[in-house]
Amino acid sequence: MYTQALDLSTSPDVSSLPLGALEQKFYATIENEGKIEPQDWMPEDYRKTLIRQISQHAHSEVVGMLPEGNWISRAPSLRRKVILLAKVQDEGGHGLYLYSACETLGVNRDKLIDDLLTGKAKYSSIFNYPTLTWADVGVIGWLVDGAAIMNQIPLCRCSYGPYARAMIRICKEESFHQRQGYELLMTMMQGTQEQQAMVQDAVNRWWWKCLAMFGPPDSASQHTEQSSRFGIKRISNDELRQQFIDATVPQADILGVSLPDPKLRWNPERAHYDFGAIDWEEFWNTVKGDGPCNQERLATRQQAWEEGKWFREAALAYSQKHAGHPTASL
Ligand code: BYC
Repeated sequence: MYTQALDLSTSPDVSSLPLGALEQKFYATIENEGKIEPQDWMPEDYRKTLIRQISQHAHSEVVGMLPEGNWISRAPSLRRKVILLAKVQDEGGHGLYLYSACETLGVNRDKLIDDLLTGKAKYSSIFNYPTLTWADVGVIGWLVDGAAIMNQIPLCRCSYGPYARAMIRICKEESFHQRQGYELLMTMMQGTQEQQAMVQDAVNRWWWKCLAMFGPPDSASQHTEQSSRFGIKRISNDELRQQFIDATVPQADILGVSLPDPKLRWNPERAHYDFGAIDWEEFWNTVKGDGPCNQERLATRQQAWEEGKWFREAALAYSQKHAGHPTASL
């Protein structure tokens, strides 16, 4: 899915073309909604931007397993436990697709993981908050996955082939994740008053963090202009945030919860919901490492990496042992 373009010589050899012609071809491909493949010429900034974004995305999936993983052993029924296990496993899979897509840009996976474990690389702000009750599992599905889908659907049309193809599969799975969260919350909202209060409390704690997930306002987004020119970013942070709010308010009404924003109201002139101010200072503090769970999340990943060392070594020894074996190339 990600690397097949490396195996096929579908593109003519353009290495002898002057830089201007290479650049023209690159932008013409993007203009014509074609795909840039790993063996195609690409500007260095394009490669760097993709490595930054795809690796951050992969790290977010892997770190994103932790807040919900916290509830697997405490799921209230076998059915809920099986669903949650499958969801968390899907997220691990998304991380692996994305690391593979990133490797097609010539970067080593060990380096990417090292950047995460040493705190050099970013991952989504949203995973630095704690999951205090079972309702948080439902709210993560409904709102966090809902926000993620809103951001990720346009990435299926991103100009880099391996990333776009990975996103198609990821989005299909994310949409199940979102629905399982909504269904979980629906069930709780039909339950006792305590359950309903638990859902409302979780919505109150996660709502603003989900709005910040889309990234800084367009006026402060340093990468939007270039990423749009490269055909990586199709819709801006603010536009996606607005689309998410517009889609979510009616869902909250059906669920019977209120969203914690007194300024949230339909504006018929804009044909969108108006909403209150996001706390960007809190967002940046969290992104920079001072959120409530940053240290815990990194420590957990570091421990998992250490504990998996024996397995990586065994897999490597096995592949080396069989490298010269006659069946190795079958
Ligand atoms: N958190 O110029 P901007 C999931 C950074 S996982 C942290 O707007 P860009 C799931 C940004 O990186 C889904 N940092 O950047 C998994 C940049 O800093 P650097 C995760 C953020 O790239 C498990 C700086 O702020 N989704 O769904 O044009 C369970 C300036 O921003 C955040 C993706 O990764 C943030 N929220 O736009 C459940 C999607 N926002 O890199 C669910 C792929 C911004 O210069 N990524 N920053 O140091 C993207 O679409 C874009 O990278 C963003 C940001 C929209 C996130």
